[in-house]
Amino acid sequence: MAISEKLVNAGFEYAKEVYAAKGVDVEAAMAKAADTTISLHCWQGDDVNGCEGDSEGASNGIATTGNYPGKARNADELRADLDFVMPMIPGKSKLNLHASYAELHGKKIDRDAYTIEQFQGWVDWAKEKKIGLDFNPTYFSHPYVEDGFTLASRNEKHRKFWIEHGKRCREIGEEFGKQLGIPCVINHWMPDGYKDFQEDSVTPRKLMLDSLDEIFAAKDIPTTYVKDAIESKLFGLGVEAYTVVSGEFALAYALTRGKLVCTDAGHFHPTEQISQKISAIMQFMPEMLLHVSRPMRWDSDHVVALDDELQNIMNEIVKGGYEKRVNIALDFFDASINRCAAWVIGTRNSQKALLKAFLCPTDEIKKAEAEQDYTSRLALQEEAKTLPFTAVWDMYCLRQGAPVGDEWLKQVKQYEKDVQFKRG
Ligand code: RNT
Ligand code: ZN
Repeated sequence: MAISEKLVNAGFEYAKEVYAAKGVDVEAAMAKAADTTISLHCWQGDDVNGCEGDSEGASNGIATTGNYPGKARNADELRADLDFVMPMIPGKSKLNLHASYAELHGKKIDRDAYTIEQFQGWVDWAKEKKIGLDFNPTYFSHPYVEDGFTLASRNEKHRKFWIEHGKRCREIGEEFGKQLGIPCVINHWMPDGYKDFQEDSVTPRKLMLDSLDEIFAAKDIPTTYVKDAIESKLFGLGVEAYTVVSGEFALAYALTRGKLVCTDAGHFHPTEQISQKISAIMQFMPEMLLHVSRPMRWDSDHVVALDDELQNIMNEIVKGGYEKRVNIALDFFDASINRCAAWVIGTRNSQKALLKAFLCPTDEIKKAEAEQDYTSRLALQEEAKTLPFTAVWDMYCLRQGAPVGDEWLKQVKQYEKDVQFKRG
């Protein structure tokens, strides 16, 4: 049974008082959550397939598992799915596009020659929705990813091709920023690396460094339009031994070049958590980018669940006061369940964790910590976990026009029957 507005109101009144007793203003928390952007990745909708036409699916380090029916087959279907999904998610969104979502309209254009023309459909759509666009060069799923190398390839022709692709993507991102009035975060992730132990770890890193420098030197773009980021990775599928853009490489590159570092939740050693890295990185850099994902035993990109690490990530952002400096983006893809549901589940979870972080009575806990009263710290941290967060979340959804509780699931079931299952 649907939760009535009356019930939501009653719960909210109770929660408001409980939080007020802890010194937390629920209205202020909701306003802050509503003002924090989470970038929704387009690639959950079609298994990172892209719209270039001849794609045989994601490859070169990216793999999606599952074959749930109803995948979006082109940009129009993907936008239709996003139109359907976005109203079910409260809070502020952006859309994160990959270059492989270019609309070629039958023309033969390769990635080194893309212009805004191939993305104008997306820009017009974003304009209508009044949201920003983020962007990613696609250094994978292409025949020129020779033996797993792109910007660090020893094949000059291929390396040049990828450098040109990087340059084009920044020009396109600049247009996104200009046309939409919201800066475009451009994330560079390169799959480059070896399956087995390298003999020479130096040459690929030198090539990578030169290639990145060449891409960024081509054009000075103000950060009001473009913010460039570099994503690190410990290992990938088929790249188990050596990754060119490792954690150290990405961090040092970003720091010395005035770029953002992108930390993905699945790109570190399994016992390392990105929540623990945020405040360390933020001591040295004005901004960073997060890829919020859920690794299961490896970089599996499961749909983000409301688990401890997600909460820790949002807590670290909020408690550090970094919500305008940490760019939050999602990066998961599951083809074994309804893809729209996957979007809704993962994004609503991220919004929940964000709101819950803003509702945490952190001042009181920080005070106990500063006084070395670790008994109180643990007691208060644990009590904070069961404050009536859900009542505020329900009200937040109601006010934002998003479904309360699991009401959205019915809509997804109807949509798959009416739209998704009719796709060939
Ligand atoms: C891959 C990286 C990268 C991609 C997306 C599609 O391991 O996480 O961010 O998932 O660009
Ligand atoms: Zn990522």
